[in-house]
Amino acid sequence: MSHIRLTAAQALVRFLAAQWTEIDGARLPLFAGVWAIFGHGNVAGLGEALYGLQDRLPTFRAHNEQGMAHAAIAYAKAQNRRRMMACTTSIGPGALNMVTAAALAHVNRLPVLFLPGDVFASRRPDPVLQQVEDFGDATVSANDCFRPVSRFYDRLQRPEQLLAALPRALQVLTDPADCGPVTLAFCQDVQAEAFDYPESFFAERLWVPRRARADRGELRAATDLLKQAKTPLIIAGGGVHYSGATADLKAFAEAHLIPVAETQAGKSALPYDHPLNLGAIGVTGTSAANGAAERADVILSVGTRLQDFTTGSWALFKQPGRKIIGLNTQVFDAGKHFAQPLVADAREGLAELTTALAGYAAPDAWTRPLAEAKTAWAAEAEAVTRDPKANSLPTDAQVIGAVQRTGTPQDIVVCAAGGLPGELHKLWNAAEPGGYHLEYGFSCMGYEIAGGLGVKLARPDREVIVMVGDGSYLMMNSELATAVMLGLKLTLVVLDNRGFGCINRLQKGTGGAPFNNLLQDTRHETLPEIDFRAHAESLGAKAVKVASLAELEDALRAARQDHRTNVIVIDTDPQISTQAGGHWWDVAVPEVSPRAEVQAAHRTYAEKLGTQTLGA
Ligand SMILES: Cc1ncc(C[n+]2csc(CCOP(=O)(O)OP(=O)(O)O)c2C)c(N)n1
Ligand SMILES: [Mg+2]
Repeated sequence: MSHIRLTAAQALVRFLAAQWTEIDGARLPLFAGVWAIFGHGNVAGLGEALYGLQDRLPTFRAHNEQGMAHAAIAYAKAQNRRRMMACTTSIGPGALNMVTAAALAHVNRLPVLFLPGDVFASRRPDPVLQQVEDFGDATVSANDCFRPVSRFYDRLQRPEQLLAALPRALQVLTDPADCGPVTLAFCQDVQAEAFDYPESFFAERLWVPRRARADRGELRAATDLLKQAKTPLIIAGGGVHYSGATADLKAFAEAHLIPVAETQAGKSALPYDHPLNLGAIGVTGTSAANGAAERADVILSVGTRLQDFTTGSWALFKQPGRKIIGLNTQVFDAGKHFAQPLVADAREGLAELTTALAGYAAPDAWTRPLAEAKTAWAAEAEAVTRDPKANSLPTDAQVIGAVQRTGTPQDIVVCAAGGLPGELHKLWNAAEPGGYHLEYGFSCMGYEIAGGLGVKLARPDREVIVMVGDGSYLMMNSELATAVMLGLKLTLVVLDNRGFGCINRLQKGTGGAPFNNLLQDTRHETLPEIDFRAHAESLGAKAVKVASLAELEDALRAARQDHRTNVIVIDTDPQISTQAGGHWWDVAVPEVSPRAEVQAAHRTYAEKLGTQTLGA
C-alpha cells in the first residue's frame, strides 16, 4: 500500500475534496467549499492546507462565524441536503460563535461540517490564548459546547484519528435519518502534525442517499388505517423536499384524493394553486388547512417533526380517535405522539403506500367542502395583502403582497424570525418547490441575510429575496458585506416597525404590558432613529428607503434589473398581523399576577390547555 505524508489539516482538506455527489445525473463535489475565519487556532494548519487546494475546494471569507455557518446551512437546505459546506474557525470565541448555528442545523436536520480549532493536544503552551481552563478536568475545552448540538462529535488529538473520524462524519452528514451537524474539534498542533496516510484514504467516493423502504408490518398497519379513513389529511414537511418527493406527493394526493397541508419546512411541496393544497397548517395556518386538520380522522404526516407550530400545541386535531401515521426516515420522528410509525424514505414510502391503497379515494363528501374552504381562504388572503388606505403604515401582509405581485415563480423568498414567518406561511403563494426558504425550526434572528447568501450560492440563477425585520437585521447583518464582496446578488426588504413587533403582540396577548420590545417601550435616553438605508449602503449595497407600497413595487422591479445587492427599507405597522386563519399556541401565562389583564389571559389559557389532546 502506498502512503503519502501530509499534515492532518492537509489530509482532511484532501479527503473533503475527494467526496462527490450526484444530482440529476451530474457528478458534483459534495462540499461546495469552506467558510473560514482564521485565528491562531486554524490559520497555520487548516489555513495552509486550504490555500493549497483552492482550485478543488474554494475557501470563502465571512465576517461573523455564526453568519458563515448560517450561510453554509442555508446552502445545504437549498440543495435539499445533497451538497454541503464546511466551516472552520479559530479556538474560543470564533468557535463558540458557531454554537448557535450548530443548534440551528441540529434542529432543522441539515448537514454542515464544523471544524473549530481546539487547544494544543500536547498541552505544551497551556493555557494558549483563548483557552477555557477547567480546574478539575483537563479534557474540557470550549468546544465541548458543541456536543449537545452535534449529531457526531470528535476531538482530533492525533493525525491518524482522521482515518476513523472522517468516514464516520461523512456517514452522518449524508444519512437521511441521522443528518445534521458534525463537529470535528481540531487541536491546533495536530492540524500541523504530519502522518503517512494511505493513498486509498483519498480515493474519490460518490455519496448516493439511502432510500429506506418500509417495514412490511408497518406498511400493512398504515394501509389498514388509511383504507378506513373518511376524512384523511396529509401533512407535508421538509422531508418531502429532502427526499425529492414533491412529484410523488402530488401523484399520491391525486391518486387517493387526499388533501395536503404544509408545514413551514414543507411549504412549496405542492404548488399553492393545486386544488388539493389547503396551504399552511397550524398556529400560522390557513382556515382551510386548519379546518381540515380539526376533522381529520387519519393524518399522514410525511417528513415532519410535528413541532408545536404544526400541531397547534397538540390542540389542533380534534377528531375523537384520530390516528397519525408518521412516514419518516427517522424513527424518532415517525413514532412521535403515539403515531403509527412508517419508517421509510418519503418517496419510497409513498410509492409503497399507493400500491397498497390501490382503489382507495377519500370520500367526495370530505373533499368537496374543502375546495370551497380553499377558495374562501384565498379571498381572505387577497384582502389582507392588498394596498392599505392612504396615510396608514403598511402591514407585513401588504408588503408581502407587493413582493409577490412583482415576483416570478422562480424567486426564492428567505426568512426566519419575527412576525414575517407566520405571515409568509399563511400568505405566500409558493409556485415551485424550493421557492420558499424558511428557517422555522430554530427561528433564529440573524439567519435571514447570511442564509440568503447561502441560498444564492446554491441557486445563483434565481432571484433571492430576503425579507427581514429591523430586529433581525440589527442582530446580524455583516454577511451583507460578504454578499457584496462575492458578487452574490440579494434583494433585501427590511420591514422597520421599530422593534420586536411580534413579541410585543405576544406580550399583549398574554396580558402583559407593552414592555421592552418596541423601542418606544424600552428604557432609553434617546429613541433610536436607525437609518437602515445608510447602514446598508455603508456595507456596499445599493439601498433605498421607500415611502409607500407603490414605491416598494417600483424599487423591487428596479432591483430585479440590477446585478447588485439591493436593500429596500420600508416603515411598517408593528401592531397589525393577519387575524384570519391561525390557531392557539401554548405560551405559558403566569398563574398569579397583580395585572387584571394577566389574570384574564390565564383564565383563557387554562381553558385552552383543556383542548390539548395529550397522550392520544
Ligand atoms: C436569536 C434570537 N433571539 C431572540 C428571539 C426571540 N424573538 C423572536 S422574533 C423576535 C423579534 C424580531 O424582531 P424583528 O426582526 O424586528 O421582527 P418583528 O417581530 O418586528 O416582525 C424575537 C426577539 C429569536 N427568535 N432569535
Ligand atoms: Mg421589527
